[in-house]
Amino acid sequence: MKHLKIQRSPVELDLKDFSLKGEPITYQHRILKDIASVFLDQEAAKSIPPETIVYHVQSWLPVDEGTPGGLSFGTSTILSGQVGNEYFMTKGHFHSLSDRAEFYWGVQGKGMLILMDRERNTRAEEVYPGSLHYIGGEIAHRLANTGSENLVVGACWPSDAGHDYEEIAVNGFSARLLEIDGNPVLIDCKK
Ligand code: PAN
Ligand code: ZN
Repeated sequence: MKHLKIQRSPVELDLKDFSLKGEPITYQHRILKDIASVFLDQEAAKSIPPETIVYHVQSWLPVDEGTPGGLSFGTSTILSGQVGNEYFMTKGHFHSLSDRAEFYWGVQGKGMLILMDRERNTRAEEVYPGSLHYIGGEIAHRLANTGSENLVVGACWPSDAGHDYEEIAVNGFSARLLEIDGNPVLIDCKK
């Protein structure tokens, strides 16, 4: 560290859409063909262009993933859309170091944060600009866009948390968020 130096942080945030600018920033996008298996209605998934972007994530990892004691920051943008009557959503995951917690907060748009514990009980919290969400350890989390514009969500998580996608890929969540009579409803599918 340079003693007495005054400088800007290497990364800044646009407070309107939470896009990140600066270095180092990573960008990841998920298109329908890569995540089609998370949706219930596979016939409906086939009727949507496979290159359709479902969500993208910008992240600032100030320290390498896996570093104990560090933090990572990200902005997730889930596009508006549905596969059948299921909203566009993220893959969802437990953390690999599964006791690691995370904060999410709503920036733009409207959606749901779907949360499932290890006993496979699932509930959801409404996401809207200003909503703040504490995701405890051992809780799988997934975002769904229930509105007609982009859902933008900020996140901060421990840099050693890691992402365990396998458990959700194999067993899924125990409830699905479907649009029924124009409203989002959690439908039980506990095995
Ligand atoms: C978020 C998520 C992001 C994308 O940054 O990684 O919303 O969702 P999936 O990782 O489930 O595809 C986070 O929860 N980080 O820990
Ligand atoms: Zn997470």
